[in-house]
Amino acid sequence: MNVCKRLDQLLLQIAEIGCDQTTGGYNRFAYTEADHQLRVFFAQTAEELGLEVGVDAANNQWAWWGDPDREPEHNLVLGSHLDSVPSGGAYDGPLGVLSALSAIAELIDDGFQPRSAVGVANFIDEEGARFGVACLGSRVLTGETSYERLSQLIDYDGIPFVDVVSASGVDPARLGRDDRALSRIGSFVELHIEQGHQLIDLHAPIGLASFIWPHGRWSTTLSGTPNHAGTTRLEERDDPLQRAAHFVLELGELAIARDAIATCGKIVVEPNAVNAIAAKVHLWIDARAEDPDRLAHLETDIVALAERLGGRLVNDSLTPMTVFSASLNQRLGSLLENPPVISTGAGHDAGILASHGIPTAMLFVRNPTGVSHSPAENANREDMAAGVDALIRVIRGLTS
Ligand code: HGY
Ligand code: MN
Ligand code: MN
Repeated sequence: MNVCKRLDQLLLQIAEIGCDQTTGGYNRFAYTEADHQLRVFFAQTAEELGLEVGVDAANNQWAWWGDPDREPEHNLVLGSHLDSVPSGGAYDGPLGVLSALSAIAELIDDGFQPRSAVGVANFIDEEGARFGVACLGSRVLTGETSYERLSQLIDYDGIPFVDVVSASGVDPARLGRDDRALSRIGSFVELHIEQGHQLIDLHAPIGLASFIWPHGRWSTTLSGTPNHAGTTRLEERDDPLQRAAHFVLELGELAIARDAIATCGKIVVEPNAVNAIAAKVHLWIDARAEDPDRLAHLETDIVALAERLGGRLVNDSLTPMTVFSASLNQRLGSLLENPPVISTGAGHDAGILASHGIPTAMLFVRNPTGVSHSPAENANREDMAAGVDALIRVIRGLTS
């Protein structure tokens, strides 16, 4: 079957899962009904191809073509994630998983037999939209996030992570580093929609990743004095939402001054009433920079800003700068006729695996809007076909 037709069909099969029909955005958060449906879809699709499906001790899903324990150091793993940010696009995550399944299906049809096993991973909770920690599946798999930390996490409704996991039928106490699953990843290649303009500017359908910018997430709470909106004089108010407004504006200025990026994309106001001065404002901050020093300086600036406005900055997660495998990139470069190599400010499970010593690379597919984490994220059919074709060449090149 034509590679793009197969990928189109798979994208169509999940098109309605977690889709908000009004905005066209996706809400696919870990351990929700949408996530469950996507996991069932992943397992069924892989089983129909004859792959062996399982889960690791972090609750990531795996599908294997061939025996992963025969020569594990030579195994090639592809894949990405199926969850989304709130009102996310259709491609961030799913494109990597579905392109991998499409490439394998095509090779099976061609009668290709890999000499080493090929795996497809569906990492759980890459976006961290529910519990606030990005790449939670790969962080638990590698032991970077401990059970102790997991047991402190709460979701957007205040429900503890461990209760959410138990309700899904999984014993949270069994979650943790999985050495066997890790030992099966000889090398990992994650295909992903590009989340920017670089490939548009370079007129290239696909690219390879050089490194991921260091980045992190922080939060702070500003408290004030709740009171009546009609009877409290403006000069007598202690309004934390006014301070939050200063925080958001000054955050941007601090980031510009450090030649970095910072975003306050999530605010929760209590009690959130139109005619009451707020009691508390919770703010979440995402900051990134091209090098660790710049990010460290920016963090110091944000700590001081939060303190000046009456808050205390708490770090929720930190991801160091991740450089992808030079030797794997060299092999991929020659297999794929040297596509451009670009850096990225976005985080990925590939980055977590790379920082734990696994030879890892990433392939980006051009995004004609350059927009991501939004329903406007896009990919055209020719570029998606180029992505699947690249994975086919990578599987052939690395497993025969
Ligand atoms: O937020 C990120 O960088 C990624 O897209 N998970
Ligand atoms: Mn994302
Ligand atoms: Mn992603």
